Amino acid sequence: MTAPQRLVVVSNRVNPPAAQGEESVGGLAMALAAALKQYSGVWFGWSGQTTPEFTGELNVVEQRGVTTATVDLEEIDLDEYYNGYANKTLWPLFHYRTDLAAFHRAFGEGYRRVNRRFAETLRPLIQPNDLIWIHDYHLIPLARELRRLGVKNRIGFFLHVPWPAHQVMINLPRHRQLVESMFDYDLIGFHTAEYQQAFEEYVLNEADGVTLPPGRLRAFGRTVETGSFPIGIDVDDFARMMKSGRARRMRDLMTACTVFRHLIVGVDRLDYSKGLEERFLGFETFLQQNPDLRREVLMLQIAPPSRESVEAYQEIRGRLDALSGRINGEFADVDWAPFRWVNRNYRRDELAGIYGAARVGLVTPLRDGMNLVAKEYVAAQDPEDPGVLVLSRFAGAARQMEEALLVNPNSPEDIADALKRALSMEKAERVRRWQALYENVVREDVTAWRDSFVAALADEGATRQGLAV
Ligand code: ADQ
Repeated sequence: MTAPQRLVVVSNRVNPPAAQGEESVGGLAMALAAALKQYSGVWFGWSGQTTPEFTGELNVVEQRGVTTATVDLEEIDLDEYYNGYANKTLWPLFHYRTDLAAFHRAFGEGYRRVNRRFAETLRPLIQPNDLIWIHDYHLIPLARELRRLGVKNRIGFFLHVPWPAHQVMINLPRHRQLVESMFDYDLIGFHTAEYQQAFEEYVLNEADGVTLPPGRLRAFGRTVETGSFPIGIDVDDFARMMKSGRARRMRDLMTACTVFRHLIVGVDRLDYSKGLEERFLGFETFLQQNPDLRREVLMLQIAPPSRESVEAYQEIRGRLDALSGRINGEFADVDWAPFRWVNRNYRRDELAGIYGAARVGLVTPLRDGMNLVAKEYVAAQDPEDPGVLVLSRFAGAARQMEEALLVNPNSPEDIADALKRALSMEKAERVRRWQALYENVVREDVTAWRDSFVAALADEGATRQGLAV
């Protein structure tokens, strides 16, 4: 498909497309790199660097067919906007962890300031016909700031994390203001219909909004279109990677490490939303309940640290270190240990090889907008002898992947039962389930996601009353 207009993509961090298989972490970065390969335009965001004072100076680079434009932030922006409002307020709240959410006015002020700064820096790059596509919870009020600067272009927003239930959302001080700012978009996209409905419920209950079918909402004197656009992986790139020497070597290595054993694999950023403690307990319960199967499994959990300057992330690391030690202490033998806990990044081609060697993909977040690891695991399986995906029902991916073994990630017993079932599943059932999953992974890949969102955003007829003038 050729793009009719330029696309201006905005996200907090900007990661230009990596060379094949190179290290990269974060589903959003991966998906956007794939999306931008096809469109002309520019990808704007924070450089990841700080300076003593904000200068607004742009660093424009052309790399592998994608133009990126980045700006440094001030140290205080990092504390209040990124570590503060984004990662200590919105992230825990949107993942239903109100117990971990910090509500400080300074965070909210930093968030508004950075969104204003982004808008002012981005403004000169915008041409009249550009489509503007803003990503994720860091930048919810960016359209409002751009409209204040006179931008009339069509602007879309995609939320990569869940939109929480109404009763959770209202824990946020000034929630109404945040939602009102979303009515400066033309289109708001969510991963699933469930998040879209939760947003709608908020608007109807808190803002006296009305629905204008199909998929449009009116409140605050404006109309916005909403839709669900499930994100997927870059299937073609993944298939190429699976054939690479590194992927094969890693697959062979892992197969050699698990002779006479089945590999169970988990791959996540080290984040409390990913349900790692409950998953470890689930594996421990499985070992306790199945003495006859103990020596037949190895669980490998890969989880590189993320957001280490946020306390909640330091604490969870300590608890997981202790739990993994306890499991091995309890069950290991002189010649064998059941659990491997690894805290580093791997190249994507190496990860693909690891997934390929695993009989079970254990993906059990407590909440997750979508979860791309589940899709990568499916894409890496041997069609003749595929492994089994065990998936949390609270991942957005569960809506599309019903042929996985769906579990309640809060229940170690549920996880233990699913592991047992996965390990004893006959080949015919594994193949049948995998085929249905794989069809979905191929059909709803990153290209389908990008094209459906951009088509809806470009569709002038769909909405119009929404623009703030
Ligand atoms: P994330 O929370 O980062 O993304 P996810 O969708 O699982 O979660 O993506 C993680 C990505 O990082 C995967 O592509 C995975 O391969 C990669 N990765 C993980 N561990 C790695 C390691 N050790 N080494 C190298 N790569 C690693 C957010 C939301 C999700 C949503 C995505 C996309 O939280 O719910 O699916 O955005 O919208």
